[in-house]
Amino acid sequence: MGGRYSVDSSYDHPVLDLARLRVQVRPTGSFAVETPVTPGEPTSIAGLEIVVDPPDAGEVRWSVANAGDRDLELDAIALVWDAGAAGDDPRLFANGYQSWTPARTRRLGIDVDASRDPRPIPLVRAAFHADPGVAAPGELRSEQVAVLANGDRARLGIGFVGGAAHSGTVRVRVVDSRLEIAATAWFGGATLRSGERRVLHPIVIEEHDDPSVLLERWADRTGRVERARVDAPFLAGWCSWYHYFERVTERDILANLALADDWPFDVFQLDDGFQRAIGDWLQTNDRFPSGIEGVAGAIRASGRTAGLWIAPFLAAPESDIAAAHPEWLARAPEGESPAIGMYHDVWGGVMWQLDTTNPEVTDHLAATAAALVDAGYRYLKLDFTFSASMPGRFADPTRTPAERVRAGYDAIRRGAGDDVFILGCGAPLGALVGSVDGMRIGPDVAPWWEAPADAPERQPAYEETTPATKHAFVNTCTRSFMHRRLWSNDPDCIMLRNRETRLSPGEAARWAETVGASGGLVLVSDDLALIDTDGRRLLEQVLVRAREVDAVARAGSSPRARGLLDPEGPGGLSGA
Ligand code: 9PG
Repeated sequence: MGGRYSVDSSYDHPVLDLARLRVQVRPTGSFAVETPVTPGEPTSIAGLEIVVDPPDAGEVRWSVANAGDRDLELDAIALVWDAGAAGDDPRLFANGYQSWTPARTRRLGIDVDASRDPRPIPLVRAAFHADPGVAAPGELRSEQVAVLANGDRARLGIGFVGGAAHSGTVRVRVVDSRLEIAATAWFGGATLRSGERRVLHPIVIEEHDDPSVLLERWADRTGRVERARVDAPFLAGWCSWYHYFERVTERDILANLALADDWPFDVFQLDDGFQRAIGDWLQTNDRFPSGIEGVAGAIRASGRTAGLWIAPFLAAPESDIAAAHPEWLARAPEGESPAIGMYHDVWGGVMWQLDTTNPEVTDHLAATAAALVDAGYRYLKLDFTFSASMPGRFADPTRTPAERVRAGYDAIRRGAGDDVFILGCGAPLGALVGSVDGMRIGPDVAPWWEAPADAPERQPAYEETTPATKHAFVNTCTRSFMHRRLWSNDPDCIMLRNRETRLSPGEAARWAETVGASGGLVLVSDDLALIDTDGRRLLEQVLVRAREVDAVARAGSSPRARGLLDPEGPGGLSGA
């Protein structure tokens, strides 16, 4: 965020009171302990030695070492400071952990972190937050970057420059009418070996009254440092999921391809439903008699890029991979059973988690990706990938949850090659800058605006993650600053059909126009036979708009959300 801080001899910082800085350590299975820390001087606490450098060019660099003679397990380490009087109507723009977690403004002292609701099972918390535990009373948190505000006026931005080594969570509370901020490196129980030192992601802090400016400057800096992949061409495409769901057949794909001749799709992407079992990605079920090669061949014969969905870090209990290599599965935190990566009714319940710290597993992921590329795919949607950060015991206990996710993606990139478009989905955002070409930045759309009260995916306290177009709209607006700074944003699919949907024509158009105004990927998810001339015309307009907005975003100006600091949610994107 800018380069405007100079380090003076008293280490003055406009928003970080370094004279009263504290460091907080949470060893695994124990309580947090805290001690004052002086920049430039090593501090000892809980067997660790922590060094916080004086701020330099707006960044606070820090590191942690295990100073003792035995290995330690660490949940979290935080820099904690007093950020001054809370003032009127204090708010936090809270970015969510993964693709589907909401990103929106919350009111400090009023809104409650979803993890404090006792109803969802702990697995749900682990899927949607970096730290699967329960937030402290009164605490709100934001992942990777946060904006503090009073009313609709921003006050300061705080961000972690990078996220591949550990997640960075900004926790905020009001204590005695003052703001307490804890910039937290999440280790998730990783082992720090005796004598080992780890450099933590630097923390940047900047003041501005416009929240978009703060978020954009953070993303500029992070994208630069992490070498974000921001040069992929603009993409328009077709995706099977939001019309056919898990019942998709090879005939559906061929029928849509046959109708698509004069449609402007670069990519044709087959989603969930082709595989014989979760984990066995090279084998199809009997709805796909021509196998993965047959589908890719048909798509390529039509002149398009073939795309495929996989959930690479999961294995169904009945999959071949789980039977052949039980040692590739992470083990549950306690007991001898495998660790859960996801619970998903549609797939039959519990899905196990592959251990991405095991070199055989990363070799397997690379080989699978290479085989998919050989079969003809040049676009891979990697889904449910938060699962590699779920709790468990791993071959290499020194790896943090973020490192486990990144190791899995790196393996797939290694196997797929540099030219394949990799789309992250259900993905911890912070760990993947520089890895993915595209990123799903919101929860699933659905052929309805608001989620029905009895939607099976609905989780108490996590309703904003339930598939619903309204929920995707929120994140498409609030995460617009990420587009072409961290990757290409994928807002999720548009639906243009006017039958077999509960979206009104007005709702479908509002969503499609928002996707266009985001400049991100434009993916259509319909049976093309159901789209009438109005729908087709709308797509042409959306594409014209999306290409324009994307070109401007590439040049450095992404679209901005209206009402980014509104606790009721954003109103839309600039120009939409
Ligand atoms: C395929 C889909 C699509 C979609 C992804 C992802 O919690 N759940 O039950 C749950 C189910 C599906 C889902 C997200 C969560 O959607 O975002 O685009 O690929 O998987 O299964």
